[in-house]
Amino acid sequence: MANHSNFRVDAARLWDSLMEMAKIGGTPKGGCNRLTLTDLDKQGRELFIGWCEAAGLTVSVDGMGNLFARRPGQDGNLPPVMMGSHLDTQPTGGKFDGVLGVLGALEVMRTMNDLNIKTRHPVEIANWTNEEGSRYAPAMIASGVFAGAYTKDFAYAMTDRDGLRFGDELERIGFKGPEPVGKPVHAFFELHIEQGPILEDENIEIGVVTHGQGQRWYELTLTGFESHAGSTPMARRKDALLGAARVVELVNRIGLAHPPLAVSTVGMLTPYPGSRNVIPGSVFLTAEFRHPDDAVLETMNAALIEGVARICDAIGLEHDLKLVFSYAPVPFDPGCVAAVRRGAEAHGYSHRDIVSGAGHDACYLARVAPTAMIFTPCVDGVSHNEAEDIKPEWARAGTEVLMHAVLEKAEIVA
Ligand code: HGY
Ligand code: MN
Ligand code: MN
Repeated sequence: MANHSNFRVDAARLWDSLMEMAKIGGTPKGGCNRLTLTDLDKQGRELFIGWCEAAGLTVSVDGMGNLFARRPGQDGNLPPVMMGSHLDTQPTGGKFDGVLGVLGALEVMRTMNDLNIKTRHPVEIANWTNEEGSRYAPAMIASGVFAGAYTKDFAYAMTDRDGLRFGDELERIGFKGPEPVGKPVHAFFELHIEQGPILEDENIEIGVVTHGQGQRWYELTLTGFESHAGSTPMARRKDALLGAARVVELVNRIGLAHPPLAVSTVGMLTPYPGSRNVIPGSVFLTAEFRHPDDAVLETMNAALIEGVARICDAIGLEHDLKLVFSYAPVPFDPGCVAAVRRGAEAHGYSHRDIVSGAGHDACYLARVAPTAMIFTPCVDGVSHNEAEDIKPEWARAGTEVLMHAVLEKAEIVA
C-alpha cells in the first residue's frame, strides 16, 4: 500500500471555505441558522457545488436532494469510496456541525488534485439532506431513505410546524434531483466535531468512533380544557401545561435513572392558546432518549409510557404519545475503524476510541456500506449552540486522517 502518511492538507484553504460557508445564515452571535430546504440551504448548496465544479468534480443530485461530487477512479465501474456529512444546521447552530465533514471532504479532493493522486475506486463527497431533524423530523431522513430505512414518499409527506411538505420544499429550492436514492458504496467515512467535551478534556486530537448510540424521539400532545385563569377554581381545572411541566420532570428523572451514559431531553414545548390569562387547553412537546444499549432504551421507553399515563390520570388530561424516530445503537465497521486509527497513527495524532453521543448520517450509511467516523474536539464540548467552535489545527488533523482512511480504501494507483 503506497505510503500516504505524509499528505498534508491546506489548512488555511479549508478554514477559508468554512468561514465563507458560515456567512450563509450567519447569526449575530457568530453561529449559523441554515435550516434544511430553506433559501439559505439552497445558497449553501450552490456555493458548495461551485467549489466542487471548480475542483473538477462531477455533481449529481438524487430524489432526496442528496448531493454527490465525484472524482473519477481508474476503474469507473467500481463503487465509490464516499466521504461527507451535512450542510444544514440547527436554528441556533454553529459553523462546524456537519459542515466540517462536507468541506473537509472537499479539502481532501482539492489536495488530491494538488498532488495529482490517482485512485482505483472513484471517490465521492456526499452532502445529506435534513440531517438535523430540526425543521423536519425524523433526523437523518435523506441518508435514511438512501439506506432503505424509509421510503421517499414517507419523507416527501413530512410537514414542518407551518404545514409545509418536505417534497414541496425540496422542489421549491430546485434540489429534487433525478438520480435514484441509493447506490453501491465501497466505504463511507464521516468527519465530524465530537459535540461533547471528552477529546478536549483529555487533550486528544482524534476520536476513533466505534459506535453511534441508539436514539428514541417522541412527540406528545396533552389535551385538557381552556378556561378562565381568574374564575376557574383550582380543583376544576384540566391544566395541560401543569401536565407538561410534570412530564418534563419525568423525562429528566428517566435519564438520571440510568447513569452514566443515558441522556434524556425535552426540546420543544408549545402551550395552546398561549394567552397569559387562559389555562392552557393543550400542549405539544417532544422528548428524546439516547443510550448505547437498546435494552436500556426499552426500559426508558416503558417508564415514559407509564409515567405520562399516571400524570394525565391525576390531572384529567388526554394524551397522544407517538414514537417518531428510533434506531438501535450502531457498531461501525471494524475495518474502517482500523483505517481511521491507522490514519491518526501515521500522522502522529493522539487518538482514542469513542462512542458518538449525537446521531449522524454515518449511522444509516453503516446499514449499506462499511462505515466509520472521525471526531475532532470542539471548544468546551459545545455544539447546537452559536458559540460552537474548533481550532484550525483540529480541522487539519481530522481532515488529514479522513484523507488517509479514504485513500486506503480507494487504493492509490499513481
Ligand atoms: O440529534 C442529533 O444527534 C443530530 O444532531 N441530528
Ligand atoms: Mn451533525
Ligand atoms: Mn447537529
